[in-house]
Amino acid sequence: MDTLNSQYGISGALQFAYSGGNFPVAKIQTPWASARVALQGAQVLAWQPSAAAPVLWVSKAAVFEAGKPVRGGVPVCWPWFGAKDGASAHGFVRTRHWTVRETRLADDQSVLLCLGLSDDASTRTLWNHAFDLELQVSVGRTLTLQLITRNTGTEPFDITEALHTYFAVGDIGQTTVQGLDGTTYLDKVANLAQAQQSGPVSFSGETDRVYLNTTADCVIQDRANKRSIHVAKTGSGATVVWNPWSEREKAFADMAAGEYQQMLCVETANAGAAPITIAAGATHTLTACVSLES
Ligand code: TA6
Repeated sequence: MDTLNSQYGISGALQFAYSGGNFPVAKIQTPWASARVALQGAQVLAWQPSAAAPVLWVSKAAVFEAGKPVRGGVPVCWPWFGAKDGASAHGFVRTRHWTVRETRLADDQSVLLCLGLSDDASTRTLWNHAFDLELQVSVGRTLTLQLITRNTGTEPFDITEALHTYFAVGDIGQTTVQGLDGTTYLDKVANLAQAQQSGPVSFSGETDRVYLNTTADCVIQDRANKRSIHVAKTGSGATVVWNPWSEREKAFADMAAGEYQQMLCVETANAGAAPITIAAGATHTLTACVSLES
């Protein structure tokens, strides 16, 4: 930790510390917002604009242990999104330790933290490809995440992926998501049946949908908190919307009873039937930019 701080700490703006015992995090403070980012999984755990309530949700029952996924914030799902036979859901990078590559204070006082991960013998047993993965986290008036995949091998590979963002909302029943009107989705609650969104997405039961062929920004209208959260994106052809609701929530040991009411995932993704193919030597960048609308 001392080495990390002397090499990458930024006085008054970024420092590394252990959270809850042995869970290393970067703590970021800017004039615009504060944030916390775990080195495990390059998982953003908090982003809170000054004078606003936290924008990201983390479960009260979340577990902060090496090798276990954390329920909340922005898990990075890669190189596959969702379930995969004989393998852990949502890929393997969310439970790995990422290394710090760069930190920087920008002219506008926003802070950049760049974390990286590349293949090794253990990742090759799970997914036999050479890769370099980088998450650039920019904390300022917006929270901007850029997930950069580089194929460092000699053959093309396919990925699906998501910035699986958990947002804090005041009351899911009074929350809607705009931006997906007319978009076809796969409904995971109905055996992946296809349906078409009509109007804003609203919530009255378990919702688990992959919206296909959409590059649109989304706006979460959080009426109970009297605010709107804007999610802009690039390099993403799908948006996932998830709330487990009361019954399904019980299946998650790392969610406390009733918490489904205060959370909503709107995920910037490449998922569904269309993976991203990355040629040898090429890169692909997935970007999500979160802001509060005034
Ligand atoms: O993004 C929605 C989803 O894929 C759901 O199907 C749901 O199970 C969720 O992610 C959480 O997955 P996790 O592996 O983190 O428990």
